[in-house]
Amino acid sequence: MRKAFFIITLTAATLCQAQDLRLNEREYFERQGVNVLVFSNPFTGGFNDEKNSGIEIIHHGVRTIQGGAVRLNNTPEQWDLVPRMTSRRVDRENNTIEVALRYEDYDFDSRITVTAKGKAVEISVWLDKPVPEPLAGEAGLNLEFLPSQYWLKTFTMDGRLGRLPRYATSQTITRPNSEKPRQFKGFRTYDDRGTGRFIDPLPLEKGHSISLATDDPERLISIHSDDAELQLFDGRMLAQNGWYVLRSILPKGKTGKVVTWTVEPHAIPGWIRQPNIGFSQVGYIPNQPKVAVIELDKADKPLSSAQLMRINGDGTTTQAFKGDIKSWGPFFKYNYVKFDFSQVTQPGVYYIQYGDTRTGDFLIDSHVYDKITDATTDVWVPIHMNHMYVNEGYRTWHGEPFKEGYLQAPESDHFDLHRQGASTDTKYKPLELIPGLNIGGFFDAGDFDIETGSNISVVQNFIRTWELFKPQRDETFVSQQQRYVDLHRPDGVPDVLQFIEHGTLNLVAQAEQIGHMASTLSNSILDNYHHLGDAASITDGLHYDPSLKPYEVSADGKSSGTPDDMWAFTTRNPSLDFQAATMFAAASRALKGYNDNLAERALTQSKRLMEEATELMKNRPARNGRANRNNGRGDLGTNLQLYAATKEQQYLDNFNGQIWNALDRNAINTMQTALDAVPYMDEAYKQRLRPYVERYAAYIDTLALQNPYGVPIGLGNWAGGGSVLSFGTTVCFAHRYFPDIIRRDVVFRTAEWLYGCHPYHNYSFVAVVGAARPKQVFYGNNRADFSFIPGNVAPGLLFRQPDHFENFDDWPFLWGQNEGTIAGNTQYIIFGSALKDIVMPK
Ligand SMILES: [Ca+2]
Ligand SMILES: [Ca+2]
Ligand SMILES: [Ca+2]
Repeated sequence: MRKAFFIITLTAATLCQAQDLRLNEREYFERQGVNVLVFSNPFTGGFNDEKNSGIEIIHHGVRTIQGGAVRLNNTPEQWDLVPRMTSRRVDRENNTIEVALRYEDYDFDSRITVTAKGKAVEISVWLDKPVPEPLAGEAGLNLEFLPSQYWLKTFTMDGRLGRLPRYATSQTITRPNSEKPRQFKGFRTYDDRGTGRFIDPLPLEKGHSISLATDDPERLISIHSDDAELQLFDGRMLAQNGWYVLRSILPKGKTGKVVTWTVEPHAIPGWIRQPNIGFSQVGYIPNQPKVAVIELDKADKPLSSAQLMRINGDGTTTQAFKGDIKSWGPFFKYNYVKFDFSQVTQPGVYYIQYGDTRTGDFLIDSHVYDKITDATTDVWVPIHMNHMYVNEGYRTWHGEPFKEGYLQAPESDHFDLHRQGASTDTKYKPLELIPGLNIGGFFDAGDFDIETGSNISVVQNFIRTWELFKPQRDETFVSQQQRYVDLHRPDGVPDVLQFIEHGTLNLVAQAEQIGHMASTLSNSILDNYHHLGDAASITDGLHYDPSLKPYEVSADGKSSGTPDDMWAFTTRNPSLDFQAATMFAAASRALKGYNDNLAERALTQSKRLMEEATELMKNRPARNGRANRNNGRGDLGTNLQLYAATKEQQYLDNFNGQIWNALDRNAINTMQTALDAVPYMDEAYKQRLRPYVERYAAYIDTLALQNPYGVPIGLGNWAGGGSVLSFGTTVCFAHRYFPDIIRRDVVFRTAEWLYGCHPYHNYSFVAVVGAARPKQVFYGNNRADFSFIPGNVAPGLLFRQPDHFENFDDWPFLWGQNEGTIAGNTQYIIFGSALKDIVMPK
């Protein structure tokens, strides 16, 4: 009796406490449905404001609010200054987290305290010294709200009704540039036409008490302030990736506690997050393992069973299988269970039913993987061909970009993380035209530069695809002479060959014209870097002539005074030259018989760069007191590729001299290169490799213990999709050469992860691939349209400290979760081709 009474009392007390926000073990404030994070993710400064930092609120499972901090703008843009967190203190006794923030540029310090008070948090700004004069009236307490979760929702400010706009249509004023707070590294995004003025949005509303999303209990939040005026802004007036911003200006001349807000996110009583049933949207072949991973709220009680339902040809449904739910356990903030329906092998259309939750439908069929790479090869890749006009049916994706070519970059610390040293390392003077570079190459990612390292990987990925799988697919018309690409129009040449040619054309031009590889061919001005729209309109296509006035065009119509020409960053990097030498050797092999002239040029550059880079590496001062590891012999991959291309013994000797040490040091990271060598080596090599492959198999087993999905899950500031793809590719190759060690079953793990069996949601990360539900929005160069480019592969699950994975599918603008890169997407083509090759009936 007493024990029962005790339990009831305890439960009641726990329930009562659960109503209030409490500071949990992971150092954030929590109640069921509401997490308030205080600088668990500080501003890092890599690309400045990444919309991922400061005070953040995860509201009923969705991170809808971030950017809570002292900021210097009504609606901060990506390159506006962010504060550096100089300290963070968790005070459990007072239910408070305090952070100190500093703006170095202005010698401006402030502190923010966040204290849980019942169901709300109180956010206060403290100053020891008044706001510095240049920032008076500019510095304020900001909090940002995710537009896609708040637009069209109703709000009230001091009792006045309003509705949050679907599109940026509020009002702005312009102010003199002298009043604009400095931007990151002295960049300027606000006045590309030289008007002398910047745009400042006007508030949508002002007052002291606001409730947002009064018509949606999942998003409802109330904020009031007695000591400061609240202003509501729409950040999309300045930039498509802006958020709604709530803001209070810090008072002039005051110290101590200067602004206080009370913030109460509504929690739906009894709310439990819907189960997320992870499964492959692409479907399953009959004889592969089929295990759904079900992600559950910690407060959710797992059911004992789930069902696989079959949709019959006449529209009726029947239960095909009922099976036990097996517990996997906790992984970060959720709890995981599994539903294994591998024993169902009959081809058909199915869905999973778990309690009240059902998935979309999917196929079990021997052909489900047949088309997994088609959207990427037929649509995504050709759209990313630079220096070409790209057409599809009635639609032009882009005109021919950068007709004026590329200038020698002057010394600079670039916004896309490139650097040009004081010396150009070329025969060109800063801002002199380097001829011949506006040919071939692929756009990097969501932007339009040619990252040389990535483009080298792209060509290598296509060559590997070509040599291993010989895809004859021809869906793309490519005319280098007309600089014209037409999608879905076969021209008699396998597309992969044309892609190899296109990449090689730019890279050979770099080697020939510059003498070595550029680190990048990129935008010269920031206003062009954040360009969204037709690539052909980034620059004016006219040569820059500094003797003309800005925007003036010369009498002959061939040059202009607009400094928009792209730059080539040419600081010499012998490691990059090595990589290029490798790729050129392979390209010359692949292009022989198709474009002999280009094959010849590639081989010439390969030999020259190899020789020069070897010499440069030898003479390079040793770093950190260590000698250069490979003594100028080039890395493993380089030697392997050069051996494959030339069959010269020295490269084989170099490879053999390094591979076993490298495998001993790190078998996991070296495995792919070791496997790539198998076709060129003898049986003894394969035998010696076996124990390392066994070690790799053990590594695969440990992954299944680390997380419920059995793939390497990255926790970095860019989601780990690339590592999952590399892992999947290595597993496929290891199975190909060592099927007795690497079981066929494990080759499907990466596919399942990509196509929907992952945390947060169960959408496929590959645009248009995954019949029932591929992701709908990506950070492509058409992201402002909330759209995608078919075949793009998202980086996927972005981890936010301390325990949250996310992938927005209604908001494309967070690159770390939604951007696809040219190197990553061509890696996907290898993975997909290797997987198809394994499952294809032989
Ligand atoms: Ca880039
Ligand atoms: Ca073709
Ligand atoms: Ca120009």
